Amino acid sequence: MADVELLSYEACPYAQRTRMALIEKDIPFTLTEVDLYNKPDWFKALSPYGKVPLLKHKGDIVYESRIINEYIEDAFPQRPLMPRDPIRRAKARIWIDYCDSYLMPALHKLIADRRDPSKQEKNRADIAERFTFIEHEGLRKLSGGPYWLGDDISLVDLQYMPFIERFPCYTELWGAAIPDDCTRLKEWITAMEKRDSHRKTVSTHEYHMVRYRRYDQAA
Ligand SMILES: N[C@@H](CCC(=O)N[C@@H](CS)C(=O)NCC(=O)O)C(=O)O
Repeated sequence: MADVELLSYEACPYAQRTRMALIEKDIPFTLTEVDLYNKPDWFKALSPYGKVPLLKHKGDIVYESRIINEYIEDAFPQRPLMPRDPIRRAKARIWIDYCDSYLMPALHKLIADRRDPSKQEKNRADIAERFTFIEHEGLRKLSGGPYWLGDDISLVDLQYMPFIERFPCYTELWGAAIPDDCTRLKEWITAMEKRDSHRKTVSTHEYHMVRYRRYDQAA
């Protein structure tokens, strides 16, 4: 048994981030699926937030996908997923934060307001504005690609990819779109789709649609 165990849920985009990091760094791990709709008592006792992902390593636990990925990077130096230069590290952290602090709240709002069409035009425009910001302030200024920071894949790429994988559901159900001029972003998606870490963790659009339709139809 590997000395790293990841508690996960197959549809969870946050857990996918951590699975991608472990695969990118070639770290053997045991994957334990947790039924989040019927949480086992041992999981409730173990997980302070009652959420996945949760990483067990050397008798300790780490939770929150972003912190887990930082821990993986710190504890396993092989195949680095962060730049060495302090200013590049700071920029990586800015873009890791942008995903959870700015892009995802805009995506969540589209779901939260699904019964209120009067708000959806603004919500769609906000999402487009965030992608445009990523394109011009992030990707185009930071590097020529193919990855977020340049030639090497990093924790920034892993932060976004599970949500970009699910974005076609936001398009199909609620009309959100990545603006046409986000060409570098679209090239980034193509590069990410070729990574082993993506191919080994990706689910089909139909699989995601089953879950997003449930959100759409929930009261
Ligand atoms: N901020 C957390 C979010 C994790 C999260 O929301 N996980 C969901 C599954 S996708 C979960 O465990 N939900 C169970 C619950 O909230 O009871 C992270 O980045 O790890």
